[in-house]
This record gives sequence, C-alpha cells and structure tokens, in this order.
Amino acid sequence: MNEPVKVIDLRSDTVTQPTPAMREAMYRAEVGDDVFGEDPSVNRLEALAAEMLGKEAGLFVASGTMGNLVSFLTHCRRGDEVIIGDQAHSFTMEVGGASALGGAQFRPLPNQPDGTLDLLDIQAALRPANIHYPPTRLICLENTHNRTGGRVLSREYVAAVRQIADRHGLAIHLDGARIFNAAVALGLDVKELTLNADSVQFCLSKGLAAPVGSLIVGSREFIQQARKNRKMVGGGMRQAGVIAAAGIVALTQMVDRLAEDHANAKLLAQGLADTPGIEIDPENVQTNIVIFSLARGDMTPQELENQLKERGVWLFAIGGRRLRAVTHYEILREDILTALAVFCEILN
Ligand code: TLP
Repeated sequence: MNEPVKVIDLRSDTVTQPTPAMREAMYRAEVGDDVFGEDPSVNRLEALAAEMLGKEAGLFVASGTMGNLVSFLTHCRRGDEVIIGDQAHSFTMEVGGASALGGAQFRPLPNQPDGTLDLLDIQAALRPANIHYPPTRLICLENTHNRTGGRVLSREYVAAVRQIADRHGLAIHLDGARIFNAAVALGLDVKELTLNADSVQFCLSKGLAAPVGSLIVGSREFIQQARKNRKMVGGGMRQAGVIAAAGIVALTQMVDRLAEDHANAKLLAQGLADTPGIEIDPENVQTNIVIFSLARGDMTPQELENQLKERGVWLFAIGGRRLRAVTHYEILREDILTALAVFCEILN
C-alpha cells in the first residue's frame, strides 16, 4: 500500500490547529459570564492585547469580520463615508456588513501594489462641507495587506495618513488581521505600527494559531461603545474564557516564530520564480502570503489548483491568472521543498 501523502495546506493561515499548550490552557481556563464582565480569562486577554498594542482597552470578538464590523459601527453613523482600499478585505470579503448593518458608505480608492492608498488620492477623496455630500468619517488601512500579497505598511506611511486625518478631523481604523506579521517583518514593536490608529482589529486565529477570535483595541471610551455594538450584533459570548485562554497563549508564545513563516514564504517565492510558467518577484514577498501568476495559455489557474490538490498541495486560485499560498505554523521548510517539487512535476 502507498504511504498516505501529507497534505501541505497553503490555503490560509486560518487552517492552523490549536497548539498543545493552547489545548491545555483551554482545558484549565478560569471562566465566568463575560457579558457581566466576569470572565477572568477574557479580561486578562483584553488587557494583554491593549497593553501590547499600546491602547487603553481591548475587546474580544468572535472573528476578524466581527472586529471590523463592530469598529465601523462604533466610528460611523448612518450615511457616513469610509475611505478604504478597493482591495481591502473589509470592502471585498466582509459581505458589505458596514453598509448593510451600519448604513456606512465605502469610498474605495485604488490600492497601490504595495498595499497603500496614495496620499494624494486620500486627499482628493475628502468631502468638503456641502449639503449634498456624505460626511467623510473614517480612513481604513490594512496591515499586512492581504490581496497585494501580505505587503507591510511602514510606520512612516501610517504617520503620513495620520497627518491627513488630523487635519480633517477623521479617525483611522486599522484592519491589522496580521499586524504581528508586519511588526515581525519590520523588526518593530507592534506598538509602533498601531500608534497612529484610533482603533485596531487583529486576529488570533491566523498566523498566531489560536482556534477562534480577534480583538479590537482603542481608547477606553471607544471600547465601551464597541462593547455595546458587539452585544447588538450578537457577539456577547458568556464563558468565552475557554477560547480566550488559547488567545493568551497565541500572544505570549506564537508571535516571534512568525519569522519562520516569512522565511518559508520567501523560499517558496524564490523557488516559484525559477519554475517555468510562474511569474512572481520574490522581492515583493515580505511576510507569509505568496501571490503569483500562472503565465501559460494551456492551463488555467483553476486547473493548476486542482492538479496540485491531487498531489497533496492545497492552495487557492484567487481570480485572473493569480493564485495564493500562505505559510503558517504547520508548514515546515521541508514541506516548501516538497511543494516546489510538485510544482515542477506539473509545469515542466
Ligand atoms: N482573511 C481570510 C479570508 O477571509 C480570505 C484569509 O484566508 O486570508 N481582515 C483581513 C486582512 C483578513 O485577511 C481576514 C481573513 C479578515 C479581516 C477576516 O477575518 P475572519 O476570517 O476571522 O472573519
């Protein structure tokens, strides 16, 4: 009989299983009713997150999507406008929640290939006072930027956006689903990257490998209002300490090792650059997301995805000629070498 093939699952860093330390912490978690503010594990996680990101308070939510939604609901009134990238996760992948549930309007601006919004575009999109216009309320940035390939926004860039926001009385929300990847890639304390945002959402359940959950951090007043909005969308989770306990392990044990995921992503990108029919500039791979194009007329990206899958390498075609692979805790260097050999087998 053939050996079972190990699946090399590069579809997303969301697929990671909780570590043994997380399972142990979940088993032993002290819990209480979090809607009453009485879950000690949730309270500890929220305080830890706020402290690490340099904000006054934190709020544990079920997902990144909920974290962004609750943040939008807290910043915006109905009819307010949010400046956001046309490739932003919140604009493309969150079911239009801020508009559907909060009545906010997105004003999408073209994301540059490095994940930024052009400062001149932001400037030009600001609405002057006029009876016809929706009021501009918020600028939303994403760091790392998923659809441009895990690109990192620099501290200087966010500071420049802050200056525009301050001149016009706007708030900044940071979708920092992978903000720790950005901090590790830049070798900075994560606080440096969150300093200029009024609110930040980050995920425990991506590269940090926790099974569930995200946090919003911001001022005490903002989080108090966000807590009410979380309740409104059904996010009051009672004995949530069971999952918060895994989040504490994620924040205390899983951050520094993200560098390994970045090295593996780079190795994958370099190998793919040498594979016939694949287009990618490895220089652009800064964190754990590798986006590349299939430049061959005789095979569609979907067909490549299927053929890889048959050979145990899982990833996604993401539209156009592009495919995406994401490295994470369960992917070892040797898995990357195996995956590259499979690419060669199919494409040579
Ligand atoms: N991203 C997921 C999918 O939804 C595509 C992934 O596999 O990358 N912000 C960013 C930047 C994200 O990448 C994601 C998830 C979210 C928010 C939403 O987080 P969840 O999935 O926890 O709601």
